[in-house]
Formats: sequence, C-alpha cells, structure tokens
Amino acid sequence: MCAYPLFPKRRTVDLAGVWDFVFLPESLVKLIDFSPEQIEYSEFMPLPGCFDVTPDYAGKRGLGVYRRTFSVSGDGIARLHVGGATVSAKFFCDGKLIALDDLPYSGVTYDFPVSAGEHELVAAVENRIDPDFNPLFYAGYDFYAFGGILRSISVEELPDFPLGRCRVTTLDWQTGRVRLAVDLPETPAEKIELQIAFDGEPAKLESFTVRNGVAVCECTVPNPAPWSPESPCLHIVKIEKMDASDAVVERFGIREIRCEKQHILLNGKPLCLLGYNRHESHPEFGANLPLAISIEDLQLLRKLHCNFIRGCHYPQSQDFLDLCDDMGFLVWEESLAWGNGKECLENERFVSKQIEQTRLMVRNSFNHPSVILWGFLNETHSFEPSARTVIGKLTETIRAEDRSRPITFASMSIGYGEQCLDLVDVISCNTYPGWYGNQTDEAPDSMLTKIGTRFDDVERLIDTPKLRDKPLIISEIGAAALYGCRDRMAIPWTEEFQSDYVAEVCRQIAARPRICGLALWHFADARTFKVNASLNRARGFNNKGSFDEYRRPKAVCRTVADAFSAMRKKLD
Ligand code: ADA
Repeated sequence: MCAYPLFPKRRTVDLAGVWDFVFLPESLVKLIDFSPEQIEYSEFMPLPGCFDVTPDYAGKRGLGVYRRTFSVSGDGIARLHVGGATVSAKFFCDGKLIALDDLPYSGVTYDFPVSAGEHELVAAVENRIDPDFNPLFYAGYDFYAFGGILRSISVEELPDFPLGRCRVTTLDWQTGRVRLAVDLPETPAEKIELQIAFDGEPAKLESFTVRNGVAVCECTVPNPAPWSPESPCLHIVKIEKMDASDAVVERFGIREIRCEKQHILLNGKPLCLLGYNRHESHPEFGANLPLAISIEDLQLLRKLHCNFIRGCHYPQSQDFLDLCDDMGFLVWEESLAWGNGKECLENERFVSKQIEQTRLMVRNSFNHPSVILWGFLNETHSFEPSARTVIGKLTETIRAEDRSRPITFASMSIGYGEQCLDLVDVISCNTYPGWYGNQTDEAPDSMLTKIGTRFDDVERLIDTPKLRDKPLIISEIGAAALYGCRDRMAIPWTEEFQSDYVAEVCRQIAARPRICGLALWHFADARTFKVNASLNRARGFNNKGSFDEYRRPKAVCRTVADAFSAMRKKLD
C-alpha cells in the first residue's frame, strides 16, 4: 500500500508534518497580493491539513501561511508534489514564487531549480472564494470551501531527462494484452528501448515508438489476473531507462469497461451500480481525510452492500482511489463544478480551467481500475446552448487522453430543456422528486408517490433514437434527516421519512431494468454554507447523508443494506 507512481531512483522528501503557521484574515491580505517577506509565524499547524477546521480558525476566511525547510542533495531541478489545495495557493522557495495553484482538489506538480543544501518552502493557502481570481469555485457551491493542503506534499529531486508517468491501457482483458504509454517529454528520438518488469519478474527490453513526447508499446502481462469488484487483482509494472538513470513504477488493473445497449459492461458482464455520492469532508479534518476515515467509509459502504461511489464534485484523493482498487469498488470521478450557468459557460477562463483540471484528473487517475466513469460539470445548465460547446470540449479533452472509459455528467435538466445527453456515453440524472417542490399542504405519502412518476418521465424522455441505447444512472436522489430526529409521524427531516423515501427509491429502481445505476445523495452529512443560504441547510450542513458527519448511522442505513442486498441477490 503506497502512493503510485513510484520513482525508486529519485530522492523524495515527504514534507508531511508540523509547519510554522500564521493566519492572515482576508481583510488584511489577499493571495493575489501576498509575498512571504516580513511574515511572523506565530504557531504550528500540520500539513497536509485544513487550518479552518481548527478551533481558532473555524469558519474564518483568509490566508493560511505555512513554512518549513527542506534540503536537496545536489544542484538541479526539484519537483513539488501537492495532493490538492483548496481553494487557491501560492508556493515560494527561498522567497521566490515557484507556483500558483488555482486548481482546487487537483493533484499538481511544479518543477523549480534548486542548489544543493537547505531551502525554505512557504505555502500560502487561501480559502477565500473569489471567482474573479479563481473561476473554479463559487460561493453558491453546496459544499464547504475548506482551506488547506490536502492528501500529501513532497519534494523530489529530478534526474536529467526524467521519465514521466506510464499509463496502462487494457487492450484485451482475457489475454492480458496492454498498451504502455510513458511520458518522455524531452526525447527527440522516434524509437527508444526501455526495460520493462511486471510484478517483480526479471526485466525485459522492449522497443517503444515515441510520438509527441510519449513512448508507446504493446505487450502482454505475464500471468494476467483480471481486475473486477469480485476479484480486484492488481499488477505492477516497472519501466527503467537503459542507462538506469531513472525508473517509474505503476500499479494497474487489467479490465475492460464499455457501454452496450443500455448497460455498462465490466469484462463483458453488465454492472448494477449501487452506492452513494461521497464528499471528502469531515468536521475534524475538513477536506483532508486521513486514511483511517477513508478506510472506515469504505467498510461502511461495504456493509451496505454498495459497489459504487460517485466522488462528488471534484478530483479524488489518490489514496482513496488506491483503496477502491484494493477493495473492488467502482468509482465515478469528476472534475470540480457545481450548478454552473450561462455566465460560467461563456467565461473563457472558466472553460479553460475546466479543460485543464479535467485533463489533469484523467492523467492522475488513469491507472486506477476502480475508476470506470469520467464526469464533469455537475448540474451545469445543460439547457443553455453554450453548454453543448463546453461539454463537447470536455469530452474531446478526455477522449484525447483516454478512450477506454465512458464519459458522463450529472444532469438536473432532464425534462427541463436538457440539450446535451447525446454528447456523452452514459445518461446521469440528478432528481429529488417528493423532496423539493412539494406543496405546503402535501402529505409525506403523496411525496413518495412522485418518485416512480419521475422515473417514468425520465425513461420516457430519453426514449429517443439518439439516447435509447445509452445506460441510465440515477446519479443523485435523497432526502434529509437530522441525526437522532425520530418521530412516528415520519415527516420530512425525520430519520423515518428519510428511510421511507429511500425505501421507495430502491423499490422503484429494483423494478426498472432501464436503470443500471443508483448513487444515493449522499453518504455522510457534509458541511456546506456558512451564510444565510443555510436557511435550507440546517446547521450549515447538507443533511441528506445516510450517516451523520461523524459517520453515525441513521435509520435509513438498515433500509439501504436490505434493499441493496436484495437487489444484488436478484442479479447474481
Ligand atoms: C444537487 C447537487 C448536490 C446537492 C444536492 C442537494 O443535486 O448536485 O451537490 O446540493 O443537489 O442536496 O440538493
């Protein structure tokens, strides 16, 4: 268990630990104007971590400024690895700016020149939301914009002409035939020989064709063991340069995922996707979930007989995806967005940042067999004409990187002017019938009857020549309940009503072969607004979790476990 890729020939310094820290409120300074001179560091803070979940800074907006030293063994190029930052960040080495990170939640790397010896690294992280500065985060997003460095931070010393990552594509899951694509940005040659070793076997020389800085070869994995949810077998490949100056080690799974006649097939077998939307969020850790929480979440999902997780609404932790690979979960990973309308879709910077972060997401997560679906632009206004252009660009961006996985986006507009479903491979519908839009005098039972009616409407609306063969997923549906709010009257906000609502959702899904997937909204209550909008988000949380934010189960968990177990049995 370790974070792949590995570069065994390089010296890597893990910078996780205690950093000097100071908080600068947004009234004092903005990231755009920040420079690290004359900063007095008044305390300590851990990285990775979110400063605005700690008691002194909970809910505050501004700059968390972190500082520590690191040393390198020789003159050359260093590479800073950041597992993700929110919302925006600047990095300085010895007072000099080396990077502006305006890709929230994305795993990023920055190369910078260093001399042998000790250096000072400063990370200035802003949790202020300012779309003019960073067009990827808006105040209306229904999840809290924590401030911190997420998942990991490290510095690596690069050799000359370093190897990049190796992306492994399954060509034939039954024979273990794969394509290796190694990034070799500084190689002018058209052919190159590299040493390849699978699963610790002796290395073999392979000839690669180099095009546009990528070296490609096709080969067969010895003793191939396909990856599947039932048998999540994984393989390792080590690629080494002939002069042994650099090597990269990747972990991957041999599996095929494709769409055919309303189904998503994994190694030729139709999938029934049952699970949840899951935010990386916790009251104690913010968006920087420790491995213990990730493992606990997956154990809880397993107990509910889930096999599917939609990583809403941003690129996921690589550690979490590694665990999904190990445990056989199926994941929909998407780039960051939430309900973006016309003003975003027609904003050049917004669109170019969407393309940049989506490409990076695909490259970062390419080798995770658990990732079976790429997504983007959650609930964008896909009834707008400009949405077609942007969704077209994003599907092109993904397909230029990866033709091995289907693409989707979660639409809230089916039946309300939806224009874009033909552009993607899988139709995904976010819908809350009987939760939103009820009449004030509406009784709970009548709310529940709306669920089947809505599913009938959606199935009818997509029964067109262009759409009828595309798989259909209900990508969000749910009702809120406050943990511990119990009442025999089973009215909205009680655990009883939430359980009745989800029971009806599962009943309706189980009876509809047209629907091949369900992601309930959502796994655990997650912090959202801190402003007046929280009027409809009690406690400033999105309370539709089946667990509360501390992963304490609500009554609905029993309902889900029974329903999902029965649905799975029916299919097996
Ligand atoms: C939308 C959105 C989710 C959440 C949900 C809700 O579908 O995609 O992030 O806000 O609504 O709880 O209403």
